[in-house]
Amino acid sequence: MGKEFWKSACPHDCPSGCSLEVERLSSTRIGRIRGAAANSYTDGVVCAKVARYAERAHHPDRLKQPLQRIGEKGAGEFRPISWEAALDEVAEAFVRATQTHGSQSVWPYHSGGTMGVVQRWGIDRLRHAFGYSRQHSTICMTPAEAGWRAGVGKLMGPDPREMAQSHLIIVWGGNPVSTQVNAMTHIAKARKQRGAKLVVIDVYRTPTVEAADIALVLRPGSDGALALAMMHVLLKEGFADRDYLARYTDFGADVEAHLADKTPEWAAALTGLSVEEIVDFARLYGRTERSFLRLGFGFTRSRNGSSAMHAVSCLPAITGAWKHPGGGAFFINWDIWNLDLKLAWGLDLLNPTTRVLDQSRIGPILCGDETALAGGPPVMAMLMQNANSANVAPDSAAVAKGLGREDLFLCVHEQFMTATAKYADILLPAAMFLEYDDLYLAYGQTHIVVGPRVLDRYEDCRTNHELICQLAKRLGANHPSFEMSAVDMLDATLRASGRGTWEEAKERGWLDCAQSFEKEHFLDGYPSSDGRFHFKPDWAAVGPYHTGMTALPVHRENVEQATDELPFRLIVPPARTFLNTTFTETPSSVGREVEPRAVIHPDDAARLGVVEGALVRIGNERGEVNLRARPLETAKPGVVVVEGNWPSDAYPGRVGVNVLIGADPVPPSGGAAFHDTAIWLRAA
Ligand SMILES: Nc1nc2c(c(=O)[nH]1)N[C@H]1C(S)=C(S)[C@@H](COP(=O)(O)OP(=O)(O)OC[C@H]3O[C@@H](n4cnc5c(=O)[nH]c(N)nc54)[C@H](O)[C@@H]3O)O[C@H]1N2
Ligand SMILES: Nc1nc2c(c(=O)[nH]1)N[C@H]1C(S)=C(S)[C@@H](COP(=O)(O)OP(=O)(O)OC[C@H]3O[C@@H](n4cnc5c(=O)[nH]c(N)nc54)[C@H](O)[C@@H]3O)O[C@H]1N2
Ligand SMILES: [Mo]
Repeated sequence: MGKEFWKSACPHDCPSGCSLEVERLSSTRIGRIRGAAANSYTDGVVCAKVARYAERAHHPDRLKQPLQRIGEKGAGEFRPISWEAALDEVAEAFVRATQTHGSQSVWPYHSGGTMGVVQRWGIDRLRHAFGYSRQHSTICMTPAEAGWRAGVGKLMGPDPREMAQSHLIIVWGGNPVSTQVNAMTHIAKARKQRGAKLVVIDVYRTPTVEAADIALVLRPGSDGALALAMMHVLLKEGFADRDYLARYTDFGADVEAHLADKTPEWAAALTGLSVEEIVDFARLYGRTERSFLRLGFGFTRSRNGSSAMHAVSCLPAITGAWKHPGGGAFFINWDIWNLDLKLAWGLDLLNPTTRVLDQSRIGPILCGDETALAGGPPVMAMLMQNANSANVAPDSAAVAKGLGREDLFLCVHEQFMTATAKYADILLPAAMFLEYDDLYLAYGQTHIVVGPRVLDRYEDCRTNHELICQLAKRLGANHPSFEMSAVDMLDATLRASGRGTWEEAKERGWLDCAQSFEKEHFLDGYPSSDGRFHFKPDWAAVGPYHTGMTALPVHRENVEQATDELPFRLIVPPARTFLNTTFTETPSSVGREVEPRAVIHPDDAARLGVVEGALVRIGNERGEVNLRARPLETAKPGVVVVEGNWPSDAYPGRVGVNVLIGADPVPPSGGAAFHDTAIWLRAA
């Protein structure tokens, strides 16, 4: 058969949201995957791990059939069971939990394994139909989102393709070379065509830092201080656009007075940068009209992360950079899609009084923490789709203890035998994106990307949508959505949203939801309560944990400070060839990442007598992890970097790094402070 490329879309939780072309070798096999050249954001580029998806789709370890646990929870011993019998088990467990502890003791749980509109969030229809506990989906963007909403109002902003028109691009607390390579395509255009400068702000020398013209490597959790000192310089040296501030923002003498003592000297002491670095960068920013801040998630994964995001988002409001093409700031788009999701997400079935449980606090929740349970019943039964919580959630000792509870019924729907799957009572084989139809919201850009089915279903796998419908029917639901195919649902969703039909969307491959220049640049006002950018946010309106937050741009010190006992700060950023825990099973990704490593500065290593490859222990009051050390200049003194969401089994002590991370909610709206951990490090 000749080379035949089929249109598809990357389903993974990544801002790039690529439009794909998949080489289809037969109805059950793919070859290479490439990025769609005709999609103006994807621009023919796709990351290496997705290009090699055949490795994952045709992996010999894919789950093939439903399984029932026979060994201890977590041991991973199962026997085959039929789909019918498995569905009966799950339905019975949900009914039992409902009878003994009430419907809110059932907690359907999802994360971002697939980001399909139907295949990820369809589980909410089941939840709402039966009054099961709801989920506050905080594990990824909540700290950043809260900080952005506080100032701007909505998750939207200038079209990231406009970076090609910028003169100065600042990648702040993100590592796109590793985590969204497509952003680099558009940055490269500006550098090539306009000689644009790239500034990268991070806490270690990432590949993106290495690609920068100017690198600012600061102390973890100190970004708010840098932003405040920049505002101080901009105001003092005449770079502020006073007309813009008066017309578009709530800026006032009180804000200016507050910034008066946030000097570069003050920020230098907090960030570890030099006064000169701070002043030079502020001046470069101040004199460049077309300055584009591309904000990552990384600098917000701290207890002060929402405050930091807010402080950074104030910068283009001071200079008025938002007005210019290629100017302003962009975090993500989440409020531009205008999709009517009532049917697909069962919003007509939602009871707003049903309790909401925080996804990031799954450990405390399953261990019976009363605050985490929001005063309601214990969780007695769960269905998990698209989630590998045993590896990815904070406080993983609590997660393991909770998932291991003998009185908890757990159904996991998975593609592989993950750490989480091993705890399942019933483990069901899940289809992969190539085997189902869906739409994906490419939140790091402006497209809704269409992903039609390319392959037949593998073995006895079922899609998330099919499982939800079959389970709902067994439980007695009669909502029309449970009778619909995924395509029917997608077609109905597009029609209800005034966006044509599924067939039309499939033909085109994507829907561009970019708005007008005026709207994206807030020229007609900000999408906030009063149409202005808020230097003085109403934090109480953003989230419940707002105590101690001030209605000003601030740098907060509420992070885990290094101490004599815990002298290092730990950072746990993504690995380039994994996507969270996805791809930790593919040989080429594991071959490249090799094993979990603690990257430390050579001076720290020398002081502790640690050499390359030596086994070390890192720990704090939450636990202890064994891994090999890697002394490298890329780390800052006092900072330990562990890249990648490795399965716990990949660590010599079989305990993964998330055991060290706290599950306390990030103010004001929750989420996990993955990069905000104080630890000790010792030679093993
Ligand atoms: N140490 C550390 N921890 C982190 C982070 C970090 O940077 N460092 N990052 C955090 C962030 S930002 C996030 S978003 C979370 C991500 O955490 P998760 O959302 O759990 O991410 P994944 O591990 O990629 O995906 C979960 C599982 O979904 C499965 N899956 C994929 N497609 C489907 C499907 O169609 N159906 C079903 N049923 N299953 C499917 C995959 O096989 C995978 O095992 O991790 C967080 N945890
Ligand atoms: N290859 C790959 N791509 C991915 C993922 C993956 O696991 N692997 N995960 C996907 C997901 S779910 C997400 S949410 C995105 C995340 O993508 P990013 O926006 O890149 O966010 P993070 O990975 O959290 O962190 C990025 C950078 O922030 C830095 N950082 C940590 N703390 C601080 C700080 O206090 N200040 C500053 N300035 N920088 C800090 C880290 O060192 C890291 O280099 O990537 C997605 N893409
Ligand atoms: Mo994420």
